[in-house]
Amino acid sequence: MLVFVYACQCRPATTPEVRSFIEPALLADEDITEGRFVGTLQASATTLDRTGTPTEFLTFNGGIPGPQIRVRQGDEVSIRFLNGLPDGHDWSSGVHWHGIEGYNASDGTPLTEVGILPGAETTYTFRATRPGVYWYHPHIRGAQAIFSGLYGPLIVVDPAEDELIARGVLPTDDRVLVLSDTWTSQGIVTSAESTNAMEIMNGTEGRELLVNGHLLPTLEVVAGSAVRLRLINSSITRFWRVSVPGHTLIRVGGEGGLLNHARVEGGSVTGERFDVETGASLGPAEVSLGYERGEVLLAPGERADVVLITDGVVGDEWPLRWEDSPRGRHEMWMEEGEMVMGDAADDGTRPGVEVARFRLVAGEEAPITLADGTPLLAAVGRSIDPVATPANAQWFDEAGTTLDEEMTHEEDENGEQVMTTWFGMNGVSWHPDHMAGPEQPMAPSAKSARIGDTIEWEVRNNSMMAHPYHLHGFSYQPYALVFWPDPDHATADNSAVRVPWSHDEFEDTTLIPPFASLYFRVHLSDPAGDGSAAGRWVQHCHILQHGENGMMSELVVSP
Ligand SMILES: [Cu+2]
Repeated sequence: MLVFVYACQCRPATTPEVRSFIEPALLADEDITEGRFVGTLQASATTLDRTGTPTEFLTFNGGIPGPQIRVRQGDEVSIRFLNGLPDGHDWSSGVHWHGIEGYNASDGTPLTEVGILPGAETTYTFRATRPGVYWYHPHIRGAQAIFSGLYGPLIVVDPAEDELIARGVLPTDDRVLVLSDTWTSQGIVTSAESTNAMEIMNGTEGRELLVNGHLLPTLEVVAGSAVRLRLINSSITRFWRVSVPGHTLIRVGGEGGLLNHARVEGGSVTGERFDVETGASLGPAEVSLGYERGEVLLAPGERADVVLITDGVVGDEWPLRWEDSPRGRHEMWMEEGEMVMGDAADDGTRPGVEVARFRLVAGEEAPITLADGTPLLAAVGRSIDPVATPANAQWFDEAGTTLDEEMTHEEDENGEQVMTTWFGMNGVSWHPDHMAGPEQPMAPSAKSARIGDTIEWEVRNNSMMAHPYHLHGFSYQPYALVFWPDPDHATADNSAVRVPWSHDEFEDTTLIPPFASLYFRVHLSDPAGDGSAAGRWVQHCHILQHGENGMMSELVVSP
């Protein structure tokens, strides 16, 4: 496969030298064979000036974000990883391909490999079986590695896109926007490995909000046209509620490729209230999603593929804004001599900020016809197949996975009050040992299954904080979200609200609100057909300090 084929498709017709300045450079394909992509990623410490002061970041191939790997569905991908990170700082590392399915040996986690030492290398191989927006990052000391700059986009192009572009349904102008944050001070990136209980609890949100590794970049778009934005939240904690005021972001795809029909999301959805004891319906109920209609909300690790239609004239400028959304940030205070914990006063109300700017420029107009409900896959005779649930479908009952956290205070040996925090999954706090590799003992909270199984799965958030759940190796189809009563503020009628999730989309990372359960179906397929999907796969919270402090478990898949 020749990479310039895709470079031609994704570049606009005019002034590419100006527009491409914030686009992550394409990773060179070192193999001209059709259907095969071979590339090299080298991690190293690199000094870049991205925030006004030259700062030592960690980078893939010298840039933030790392290069864009762009392949077509079905391509065989082989990436050589060279660990050029500084010796003597415990920077054994690796690369995890977030969302890529079925190739356990290349998953890059402490369950599939021993961390690659500085100066050493390894090669990851997989087939990109499902189109969609993916990304890559180390899974060892992931919070600090990503906060320091180690992440990059991986785009798997659906062959149907060519026809939808030719028909004027999807724009020709196709960009990747990697949304991240960091915190630099005096030439270094600050620590994301704090042992402070409150900081671990809330996670670290960087002070500098970066779009494709830059502060407030400008993106030029041809007036009278439209632009496609493949959005990736690579922040370790920050939720990105993205808006273009006065405009609507139309979602055309995401983690599992193109949708059957375009969707405008946000606002509120209608669910059904039911009695928790009896299951009896109590009538319809509206649930607010925490972001406005026409906006996009991405928790850490989540991606969306959206289109922005330009309706202005040359010279117009519009901001791309980050807005806050409530996620259960907490704080503690003293009240009558007692330590009290509750929702942070500013959770969801922190001031919004402009993070990038669109500027309309002259060029060849390419109007498109796209709106809420426009057929996408449905227009080319395809659809996302619902995961079939055979009679022998396995049910991970009693909440297949629970997300658990506690925060308490206790007296230390000096009689001082100290806060402590605890994160777990299925009641167990688990910290994989990245130098033990696949030989380490199985997580006590592990789930087991076999290749070919179909599983109905509930992931229940038992906490007062929203957590983005991520499953490695297999994409799942959510079918419902249930909002349970908050045990501390239970409703008088002990009722819950069930929201159906009916568009059959495949995901690998999903935001689960406080005291809510996500229900999904997953088929444990083996795309290579040789047992490559068997092995130990992690599942964890993608607020990385939560995952690394114990909100992690594993799914063990046997042949
Ligand atoms: Cu979490």
